[in-house]
Amino acid sequence: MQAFLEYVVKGLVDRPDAVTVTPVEQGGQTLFELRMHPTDVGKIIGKQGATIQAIRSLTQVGAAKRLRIHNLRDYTHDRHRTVDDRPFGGGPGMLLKPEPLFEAVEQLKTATTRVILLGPAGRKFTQPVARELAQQEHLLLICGSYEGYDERVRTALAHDELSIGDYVLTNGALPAMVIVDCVTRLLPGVLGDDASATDESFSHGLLEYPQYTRPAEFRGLKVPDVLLSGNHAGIEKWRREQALQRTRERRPDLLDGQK
Ligand code: 21W
Repeated sequence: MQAFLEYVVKGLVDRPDAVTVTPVEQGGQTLFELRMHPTDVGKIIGKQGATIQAIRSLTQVGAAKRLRIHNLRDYTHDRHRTVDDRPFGGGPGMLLKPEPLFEAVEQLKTATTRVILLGPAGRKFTQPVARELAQQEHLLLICGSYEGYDERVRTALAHDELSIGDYVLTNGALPAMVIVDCVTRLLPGVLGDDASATDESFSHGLLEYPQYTRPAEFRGLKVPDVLLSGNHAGIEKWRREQALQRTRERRPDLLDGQK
């Protein structure tokens, strides 16, 4: 939770170096004291829109204690707190041992928990998957920092295995944060109606059309005339065409995939 708050807040301010997050125990609850550069405080509190909504989403995630981080080593029983071991049959690297993982999941899960393994061999995490996860009461994300999992973790412990994309990371920590960010913004009340609206446009399966703001001409680069015309039907049509063209060029997979 602390790392997550720090990560998101640092992304919002002009002086990320000055951001600190300190847990404060208070009446059995953990509050997080957030410190940042004075000029950033003004900006975050004063600004409507994305920033303030991101903060609201954070405070709600925090207030509801919706996020907890667990250390696998706390579920070991040997003096070295061993969580990994060499693969049978040989080969490079280490595997996460089944015993601590099973013990951790069995202790942490409830009747409604969905257990998700994070790994590059998983099913691709996409917006529809995020929507599906947002419906769940309780998610338990397992992220390994090793070469892999004992196969029995896959077959007998996890409900699902997810990857965030086709590139190799060092471990599952960033994928876990990506999934938490993507799913929590879909939770009711976390981002108002915005999330569902933006989300909606994503599910139409087209990339965004080009957008411009003032000035109408910048360093000789002009905003397309139609956008300045006030012709709303014309603007609609142009945007649809642009979105289609852009999608055809950059992401043809989105077009043959859906509808
Ligand atoms: C990277 C784990 C490569 C395993 C047999 C022997 C979680 C991830 C991860 C990592 C390997 C995600 C091998 C996108 C990611 C993650 C660490 C494979 C090769 N097999 N989404 N040697 N990309 N990555 N080991 O890397 O844990 S979700």
